[in-house]
Amino acid sequence: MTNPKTAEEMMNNAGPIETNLLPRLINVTEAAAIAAAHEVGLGNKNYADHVSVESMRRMLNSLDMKGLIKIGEGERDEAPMLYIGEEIGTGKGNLEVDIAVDPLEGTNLVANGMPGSISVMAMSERGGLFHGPDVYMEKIVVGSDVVKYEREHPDEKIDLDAPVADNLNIVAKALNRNIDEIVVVILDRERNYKIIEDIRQSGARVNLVTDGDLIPGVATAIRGSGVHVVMGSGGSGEAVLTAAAIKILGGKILTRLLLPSVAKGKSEEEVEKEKLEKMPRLNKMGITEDNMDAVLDTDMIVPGEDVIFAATGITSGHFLKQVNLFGTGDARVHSISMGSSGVVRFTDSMYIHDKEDAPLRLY
Ligand code: VTB
Repeated sequence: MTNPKTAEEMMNNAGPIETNLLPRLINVTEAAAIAAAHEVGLGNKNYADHVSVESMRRMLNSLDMKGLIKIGEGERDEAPMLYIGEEIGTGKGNLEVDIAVDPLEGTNLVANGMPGSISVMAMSERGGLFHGPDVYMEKIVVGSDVVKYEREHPDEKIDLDAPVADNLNIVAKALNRNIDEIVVVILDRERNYKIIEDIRQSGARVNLVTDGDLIPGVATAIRGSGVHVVMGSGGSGEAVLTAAAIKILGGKILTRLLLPSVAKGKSEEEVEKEKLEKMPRLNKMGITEDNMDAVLDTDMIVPGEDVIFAATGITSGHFLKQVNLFGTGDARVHSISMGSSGVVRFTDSMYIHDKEDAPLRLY
């Protein structure tokens, strides 16, 4: 173990993005989460998404920075706000940041009043976040105990190409648990069925989620969350956001790009069409058809050194609580935020307009 650091040292070592923008980042996800919370259970996922996007965009535009959306709501022609390439912020000051946003991660969950939806974002210095097109990524996410175990046992490493049981046995040993005490979160999708079966064969437990495997990925690096591994393929934007938090928390993510057309077993013609459309941006990231199958690790997905991450629960999830709405527009929200210095905050915030109508309360 290295010499223990004081809290002052940790905070003084924080980069300019963490020092200046992290305190505000949490307000951004909180505002978007509260906006979405008003739509929970009302069955309109597009409108829920719309109000949270608008809210997040307004908040981001009030921050003193030269921000560039790298992971957002979609390509410019399909998303009017927070589209990839949109410049955001007041433009004041000298902070140039790349931004990944998901104002409402889990639109179906909000529309149907189901657990696991969040508002989430990450920032880094320019070039610090993987900026690929919207494809799937196969992934395996584990916490820092596994990273430590790998360092102490160089022959036993998590490997995206290894049999599922081999990886889960390493995790079990790293966590000093029996395999049947290991919980793996995975998206309930046909493309993941084989992995789901393999997890069950190994003896580990499966926690299926219909949407929202981002926060479970972060949860692998938080003891007591009840999540030990996340596997299976999901969106690339979600994987990058997961990686931002996992890098800060000392965990590990291994990923591989997977074209949706391939994942869905489409015809060769359709696969070629998707490649034509998506290769240009991948080429810019140094990814070609030849190395497209390579495994990308945490630092490749998030090379940034001054990375910040914030997420706020909308409906309750693996460790974030739901937004509570009360009074006339008052709200209580639960978030996690963190930066490369290693300082992590769990915050329980009250937004109260009328103190007489809704006095502050403990619970
Ligand atoms: C994943 C998952 C998300 O959508 O990106 C998934 O990480 C995409 O997969 O939480 P499908 O195209 O199969 O839906 C979410 O579930 C929701 O955005």
